[in-house]
Amino acid sequence: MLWGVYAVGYTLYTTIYDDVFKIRGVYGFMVLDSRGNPTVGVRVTTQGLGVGIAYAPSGASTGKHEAVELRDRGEEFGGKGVSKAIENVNKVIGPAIKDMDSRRQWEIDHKMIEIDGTPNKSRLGGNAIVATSLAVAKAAASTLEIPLYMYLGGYTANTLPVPMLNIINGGVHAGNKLDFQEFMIVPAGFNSFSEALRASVEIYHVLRNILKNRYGLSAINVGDEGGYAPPLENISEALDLLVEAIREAGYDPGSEVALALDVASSQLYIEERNVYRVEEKELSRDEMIELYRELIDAYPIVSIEDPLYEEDFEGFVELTKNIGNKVLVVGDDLFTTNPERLSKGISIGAGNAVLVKVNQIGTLSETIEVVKLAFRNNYKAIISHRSGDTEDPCIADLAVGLGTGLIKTGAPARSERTVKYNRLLEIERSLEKPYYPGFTVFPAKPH
Ligand code: 2PG
Ligand code: MG
Repeated sequence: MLWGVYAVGYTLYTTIYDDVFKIRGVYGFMVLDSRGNPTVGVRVTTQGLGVGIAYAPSGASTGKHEAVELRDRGEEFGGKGVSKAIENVNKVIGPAIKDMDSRRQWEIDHKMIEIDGTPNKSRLGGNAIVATSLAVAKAAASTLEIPLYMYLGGYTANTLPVPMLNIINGGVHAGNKLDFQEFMIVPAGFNSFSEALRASVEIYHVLRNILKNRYGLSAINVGDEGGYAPPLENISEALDLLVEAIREAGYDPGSEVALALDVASSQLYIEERNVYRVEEKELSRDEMIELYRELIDAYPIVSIEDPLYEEDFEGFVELTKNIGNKVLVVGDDLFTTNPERLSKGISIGAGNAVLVKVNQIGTLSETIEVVKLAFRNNYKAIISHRSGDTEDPCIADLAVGLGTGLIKTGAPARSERTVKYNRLLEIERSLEKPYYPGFTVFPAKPH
């Protein structure tokens, strides 16, 4: 009874007094990311005592078309300081969005875009803008006293994402010789997120033992995303190890736990000769496509990200025609969470999924636009972390709120990764009827 009176009173209070949503303060400050580099933190408060704090993540294998991080390039932090970006939050963005309604996300984001005035957010800094944009949404949710996922997806949002866990790191995220960047396990054959996560954790630890026994202690050092970075050179060796670990942990590779790759092939591409350098060989686009066909035949793979370099829209079309009925062909560097680049891809059939990173485009509203665009055109959207991330869990809320059914956020280790998994566990626990989509988010169940 008392609770009812309170709820009705509070609803009246928030609807009558729109002022509670007005932005009262915007404060930018420096924090560190998981690689120990400075990044931007922003705290937004509302008149209704809502508080939202967000941190900007930071990539290593960044796409050419991403929003630009503003770095000081001075003496401090080896040039990686962010004091200019923070000053932009405090002196430019803050005064401009003060008193705006924190629920008017699109208006606020576009105000920042307008002030910035560049196509890649390089004046104010993508890092300044993204942290502010996310902090605004959190402040609005906090004013309403509801969690972020509910603010974004409504009271009925209940889809937990299938996680794609990068447990062997290569490419620019590790100091080994593996050419592909990410070797992921995908626990899609379970009935709930928590069961799927448990299986993944068990597999992660079995893999640790296998690596330690076979390659020695240094093989269990972890890379940027918490996956092991063993001294492997061979792609199939890494995939064999994943299959072995899945089996040894007592799960079925394929029907319970599938595999996924992020090739990050822009890093392997040699423009002068239009080839990719893979395992000491130079492969043409056609040979790369052949390689993927072979890998899909040999392993229970459900998703391949950035299989071709970031400008090769035609190659993506060709590849999607070839394997798009079996696996997700995911554009990360190709689309850079950019509505225009995604529209271009959709119009010609390049890929069938988009990797979604808020800091790649720079604002929450543009990110939401990309997810909606993808859904309207039968593309999947995978919410993703960055290799340099922070203890900000908000992408977990984004995945549930936007109902993407997919998330990529590293190994189940290192707190900047586990904070996202822990947040998903918390959301799952709090939901009346959580839904775990399993293999329905992929084109096909692997053999
Ligand atoms: C990727 C990401 C995240 P980075 O390529 O998908 O895994 O890496 O943040 O370095 O771009
Ligand atoms: Mg990628």
